[in-house]
Amino acid sequence: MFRQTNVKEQNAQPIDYIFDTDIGNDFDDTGALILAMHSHSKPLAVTTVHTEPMKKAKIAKLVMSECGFTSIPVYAGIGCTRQDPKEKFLQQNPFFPARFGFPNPDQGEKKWHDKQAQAYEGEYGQEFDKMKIEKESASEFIAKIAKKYSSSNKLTIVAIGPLHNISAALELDPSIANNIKLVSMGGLHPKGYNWLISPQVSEKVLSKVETVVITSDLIAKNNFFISAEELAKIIEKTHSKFGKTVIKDWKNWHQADYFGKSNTNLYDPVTLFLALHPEYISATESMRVQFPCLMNGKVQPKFMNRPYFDPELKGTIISATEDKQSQIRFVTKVNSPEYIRTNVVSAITGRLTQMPKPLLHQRFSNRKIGLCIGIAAVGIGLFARRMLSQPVGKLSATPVAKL
Ligand SMILES: [Ca+2]
Repeated sequence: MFRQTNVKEQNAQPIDYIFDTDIGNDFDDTGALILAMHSHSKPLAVTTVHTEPMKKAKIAKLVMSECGFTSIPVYAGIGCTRQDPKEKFLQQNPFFPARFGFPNPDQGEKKWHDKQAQAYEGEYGQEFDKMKIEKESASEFIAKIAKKYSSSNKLTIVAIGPLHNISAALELDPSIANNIKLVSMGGLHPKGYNWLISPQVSEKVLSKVETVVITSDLIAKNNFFISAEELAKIIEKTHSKFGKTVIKDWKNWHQADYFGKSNTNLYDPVTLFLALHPEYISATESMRVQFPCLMNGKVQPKFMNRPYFDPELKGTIISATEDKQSQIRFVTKVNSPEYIRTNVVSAITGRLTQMPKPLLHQRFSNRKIGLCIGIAAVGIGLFARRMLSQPVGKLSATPVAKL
């Protein structure tokens, strides 16, 4: 179980952080949120970004509630819904690959994340619909809360999705740039979905905010993944409604089979882990990051609507050169990678395979059980009193005189 193997949680310092996520497209972010709920440091709030942000917000709220944390606020952020025109979506994400599909696709194009949130909506029904999401937008919230911090006491944002919310918060209040430290799952061509699909947004953030970057390459190099065999064991031991729902969502994502992989890479959980345990980062490299595809902050028309990993775009979307003065630090080495992996996998496995509560507890709350016992006790007392007040002869067939 997680608590036995957990790394130095007792000594780790809690940090103030926002969990900014595109949860719901794959299992990655869900695993990170489960890990956050079992870590020494819980987020001040969760903000959602990218596709269907309100549905994502409800997934996040449900996951946290099922882990026992019902009061952490969730703010829906920037992103398109299925009803939005494809053109709007491409303006937000100019290098989004067509193979993931589009909202309102043209004829012959793939539908966009058609199973997103389906498992949660199906299993939880109205309970899912009624998840309480804050009225304020994610960017308004980030701009407001970051104001309370300073350059010597920064608010950490663990950004495990594209950076639209943070960019919008900086537009609302540019003065917060020095109050924020970003720990981002990002990267360079061709492996940097979160940064590369929306360079106009990434540039705004990365040019202003101190950032620690965890790349896909770091995840691959250190074998940070859950194998197909480990997943099969988790599925076998999962019996609760919550666990089964998460597994269903996980399978939906695997069946989408965008990459033909059987392993589940732990991009986002390891990013969160390193944000909460910076002592496990043993080397970083400072890089100046630029986006040559932009002109006056906008993607040049000749680059528009091409997938971010297109080999011909190498060096044109993003470039990075070593610069010790840069605020962007790429994590290049970590301590004890297998230990990190074991802990992350153990936290996720521990929650998903947690046994459901006994039936009695599902049907009766403790309060109701107490009330039932109370009523029964009063009933027995009244019955006994009534019986004792009866003539003795009625209590026994034996005549009193013979006693
Ligand atoms: Ca993510």
